[in-house]
Amino acid sequence: MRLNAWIVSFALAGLAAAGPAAAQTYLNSSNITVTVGAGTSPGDFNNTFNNGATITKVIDAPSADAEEFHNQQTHIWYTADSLGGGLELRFDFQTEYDLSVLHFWNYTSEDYDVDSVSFTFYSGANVQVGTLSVAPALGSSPGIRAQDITLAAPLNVRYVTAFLTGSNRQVDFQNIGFTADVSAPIPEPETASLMALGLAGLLLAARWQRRRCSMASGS
Ligand SMILES: [Ca+2]
Ligand SMILES: [Ca+2]
Repeated sequence: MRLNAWIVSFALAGLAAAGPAAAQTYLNSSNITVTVGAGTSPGDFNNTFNNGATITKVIDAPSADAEEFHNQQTHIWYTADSLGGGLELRFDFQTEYDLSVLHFWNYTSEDYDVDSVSFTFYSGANVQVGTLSVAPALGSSPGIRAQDITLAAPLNVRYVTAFLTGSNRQVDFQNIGFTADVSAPIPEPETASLMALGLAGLLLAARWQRRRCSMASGS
């Protein structure tokens, strides 16, 4: 019984060791990519976009608590045409993450700020794993800091689509960011076999040690 308990705890420890140590990561231009999605409505980027070359301005905050000032180098301003609609962004996190906080740096006045964002989250296999709609607060002024929105999920997210709209067709903001943990991988078959092999070896060693002790005490 005691040995069984020991085996179980050893196996659990082995499983824990098989995954990487959890460490919170701030996702920005150093570890993820963003592009303008095909779902973007006809509209105008008002000279802040450079034909897409500068879209990384929306993921360039160095940390979740960074402060940005509103100028041509830091923000994106998009105006949907008279039919309405919005701006679609597509994020690729490069690997799967469990999301814990959404950070949004909005513009500072109602005339141009983002009024609604609809997120759709996908796994590494491109399977939808969640949606989220937020009405972000106005940005702080003059230095713009992020509004932090705590998320309990989704988990195992690699791709994200964000559709940003303004009630007056104006979409102006500084950054979108996420705080996340790398998702724990499901152990590969090889890893499981290696763990089983290690466990068998350890049991053999323990048995051999017991035999050696009993032989020593018997002599
Ligand atoms: Ca920015
Ligand atoms: Ca607005």
